[in-house]
Amino acid sequence: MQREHSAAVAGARQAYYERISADHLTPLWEVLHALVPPAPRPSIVPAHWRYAALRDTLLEAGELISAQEAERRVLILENPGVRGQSRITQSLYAGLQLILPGEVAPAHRHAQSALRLVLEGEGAYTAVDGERTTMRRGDFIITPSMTWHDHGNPGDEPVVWLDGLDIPLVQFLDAGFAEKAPVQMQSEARPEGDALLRYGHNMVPIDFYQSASGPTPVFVYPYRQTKHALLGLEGTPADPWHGHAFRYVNPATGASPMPTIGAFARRLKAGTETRPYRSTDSTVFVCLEGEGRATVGERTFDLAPNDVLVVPSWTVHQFRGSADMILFSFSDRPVQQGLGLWREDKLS
Ligand code: GTQ
Repeated sequence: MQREHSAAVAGARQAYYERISADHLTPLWEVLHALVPPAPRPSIVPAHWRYAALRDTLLEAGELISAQEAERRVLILENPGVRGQSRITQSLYAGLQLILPGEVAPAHRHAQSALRLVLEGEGAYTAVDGERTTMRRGDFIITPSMTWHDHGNPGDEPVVWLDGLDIPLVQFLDAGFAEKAPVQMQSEARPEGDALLRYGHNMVPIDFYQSASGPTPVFVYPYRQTKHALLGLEGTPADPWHGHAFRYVNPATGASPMPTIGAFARRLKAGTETRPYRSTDSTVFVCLEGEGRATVGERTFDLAPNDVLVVPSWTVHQFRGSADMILFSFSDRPVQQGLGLWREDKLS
């Protein structure tokens, strides 16, 4: 009786759903808990790209297509949980870009903001709105939304960097625009180093003012300075969850260098283990120095220099350095914080 009743109800409901579907309607009660879950349920999964295993594959792309033809010769790091979506987290894209000696990746600009973390090789440059910066390993370089940028390699060795862009976020918002410059290479508007001279010393020009949401007037954070800052904390107690750690800032405002992507650097001393931690910003980590082990949810990953690791939202993780380790990371944290959504859990 009961069963007959529920079968009849289920049938009536199904018929109703089909009928209203023609009017582009669907019942909330069938999807409510998926739409409003008690905690984040990321589609992306923990994943690790071992640089030593990928390097040859990336260099092979250098024989198949020129930077000119490709416009950007990049292998996208696709999260295994969402293959085909060109994303490493729900909101962010990452890729490994290769530029060979003599090549130019032509000037363009787009609404999407980008960061570069230089992994290998010296002698390439990125030019941002008329100012070049020579790329050195570990340098963190940004091209904020709608700034013109081109990359070139007048040096004599291949140069590889990690690109991080807010492509999926901009796609989600349907707010993307892009254009190619009429010239391949931008002409120099200011000499190399100008931005750091004016904005890189905890001071800004006397008449400089910018609203709090603007991008940083510096566009390169040299690794030399980052490392100096991290090593400078040597004698101070490390944060139990983060080690000796900094976040990169716009020196004029203290805000994130770009409004959509936050970036961080940390040092973990050999033999130390961070306490378990989770936050709502899925995070991409890059091992710059040393080696160690990351535990992410149920999985563990051994990290070596230039390896990339992604930790999904609300997934407990911790690091253990077997040698002094320096990690760079980036995430959409400033977006979540701006919207009042960001949460963290410091576990013991
Ligand atoms: O260097 O401008 O990995 O526009 C993807 C899109 C790099 C770039 C990427 C881009 C770029």
